[in-house]
Amino acid sequence: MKGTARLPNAAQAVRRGDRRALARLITAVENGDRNAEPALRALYPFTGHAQIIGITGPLGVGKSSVINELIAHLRGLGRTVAVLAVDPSSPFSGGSVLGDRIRLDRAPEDSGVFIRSMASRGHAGGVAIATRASVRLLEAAGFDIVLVETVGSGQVDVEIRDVATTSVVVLVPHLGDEVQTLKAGLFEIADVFCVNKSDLPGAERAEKHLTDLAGTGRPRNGWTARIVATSTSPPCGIDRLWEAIAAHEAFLDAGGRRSEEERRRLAKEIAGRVRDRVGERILEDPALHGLVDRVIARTLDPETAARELYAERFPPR
Ligand SMILES: Nc1nc2c(ncn2[C@@H]2O[C@H](COP(=O)(O)OP(=O)(O)OP(=O)(O)O)[C@@H](O)[C@H]2O)c(=O)[nH]1
Ligand SMILES: [Mg+2]
Repeated sequence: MKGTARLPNAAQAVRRGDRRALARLITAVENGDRNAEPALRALYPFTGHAQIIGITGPLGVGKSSVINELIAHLRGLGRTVAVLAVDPSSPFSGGSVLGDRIRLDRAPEDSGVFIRSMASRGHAGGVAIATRASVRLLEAAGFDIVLVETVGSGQVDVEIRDVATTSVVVLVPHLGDEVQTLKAGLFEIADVFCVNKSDLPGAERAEKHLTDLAGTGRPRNGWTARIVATSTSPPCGIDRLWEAIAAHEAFLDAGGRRSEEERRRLAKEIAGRVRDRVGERILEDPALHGLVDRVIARTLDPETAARELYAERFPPR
């Protein structure tokens, strides 16, 4: 394996396919443990080759169940799959319980599957950082496909489009009202809509409704969202769901869009990391507190205070 001899031990272990080392590094990342940094840095050159599929949607629509079926489908195609379930620390989901539930269906000896859930301890910004880092670890471990489950209703500050190469939004037939309120936002993030629980009444109408909406909306960067109906009990439509995802991945490869999208994601990530650091420095800035006094006294408004401090610290060149 190229160049592994000079890697830190933990990174070497991940490249060798050592699952315990991989799990330990993800735990370190989840806990914000800076000891993981050398391994992350060393493994970064081995990332960038996996298909990263975001599976998002409201609570309980069947995201984990769909992922469970996708794993079986993808293993049948001979692809290796890692799943990262980013759970909100909400009492509904029970954190790793769902991850465990998925795992129950798997042959534990199948080395082509790795499932991990990540609790959103700490602050929301930390989840986005930990999610990106964990996805990179899974990529460096050599998985062909990384499925990332997030709850898509604002509980977790993970913008799935900033992590995934293809974003799937899972909905259910009875989410009519929710679709109405979410629809602008949903079309911003969805490359593929999965109308799950299509065994329930109303699925056809929901599918048609979304198809109409997708048809009237402007295609984002030349791609019009696809809509696929699925159910997981019994499994139905999973092959078509994967076909729609694969079609989007193929679309990215045609005409250089994959690298454009990667550039957009990485620029946003780096800018965000810089912003975090600048924000920390500003919080410690003595000039800030003088301004806060004036804002409290209502002799200055927050926006003007921000402009003043910004102009002082970042004078125009
Ligand atoms: N009728 C029906 N029920 C389903 C289907 N898929 C999942 N369910 C049920 O829906 C419930 C929620 O499924 P999950 O897969 O845990 O949903 P989820 O979106 O991952 O849930 P959270 O992670 O808590 O947001 C479970 O009781 C499933 O058995 C389906 O296709 N049809
Ligand atoms: Mg789930």
